[in-house]
Amino acid sequence: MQFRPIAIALGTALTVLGGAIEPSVAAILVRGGVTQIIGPGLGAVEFTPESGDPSQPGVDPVRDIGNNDFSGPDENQNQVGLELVRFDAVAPIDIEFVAFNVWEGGTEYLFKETVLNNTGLNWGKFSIQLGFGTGRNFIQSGLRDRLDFDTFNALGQVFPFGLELAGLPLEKTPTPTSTAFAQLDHQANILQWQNGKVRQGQSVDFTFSLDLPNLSALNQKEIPQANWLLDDQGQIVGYKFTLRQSPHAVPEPSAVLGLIGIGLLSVGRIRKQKH
Ligand SMILES: [Ca+2]
Ligand SMILES: [Ca+2]
Ligand SMILES: [Ca+2]
Repeated sequence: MQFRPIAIALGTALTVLGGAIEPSVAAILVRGGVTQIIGPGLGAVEFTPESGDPSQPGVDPVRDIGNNDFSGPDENQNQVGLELVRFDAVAPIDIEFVAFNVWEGGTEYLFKETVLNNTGLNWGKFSIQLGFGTGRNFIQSGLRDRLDFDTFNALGQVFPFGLELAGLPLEKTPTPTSTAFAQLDHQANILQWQNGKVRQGQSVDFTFSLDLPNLSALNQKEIPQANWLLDDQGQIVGYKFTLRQSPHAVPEPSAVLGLIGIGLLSVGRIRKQKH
């Protein structure tokens, strides 16, 4: 299993938190806030350089506070750009982010990414999963931890008192998109794309949103303690979460027929040798 850590200085991140971020926003991702990229499928991962500063990969500072109901594809300015996620094997890639507590609530982020198939096989499905930990320690995010693919007010999620009465916010907006797959099973903690194909050497673009809660008494039991971030005094300042991405190869009908053909040919040869 390949392991390629991306350097992150928590001290620096916290300085950003204390200096540039207003205290009224919810949990946030910070610039450079990626702890590791790992997984047997890993080829390469590049982030979109928002600031033009290549020493600060990752995430732009939060621009819109709160778990807003963004309906348009580009309304949400809280964006994470994954310029290139290259798979060299049909196996998962885990990207682990750090989120810092600022306010009770959630901040909605829009992820935009380009995924390149360098696996030598064609894909028929692709899944994006939210969870905690990486590799063998990965566990999928649950229904009550408030971390989800923009389903804050649906699918049995917990939401602040009164919001359900007001019917706000409407979630699953904007609808996630893919340039290769026509069908999406949109669940709270996993997006499963199918009905399409990404051939070897081709790329596919995805957009999707997630709601980022802070870590508080409301969801502490749901987020594994190993993923909490503590300050020098032992106070919770945030947590780590993981975006796991997994392609799924499908055998070509022609490849299957080809294999059967080779099999028949072999049988024929064996029979011929016997005679
Ligand atoms: Ca969740
Ligand atoms: Ca949301
Ligand atoms: Ca939304």
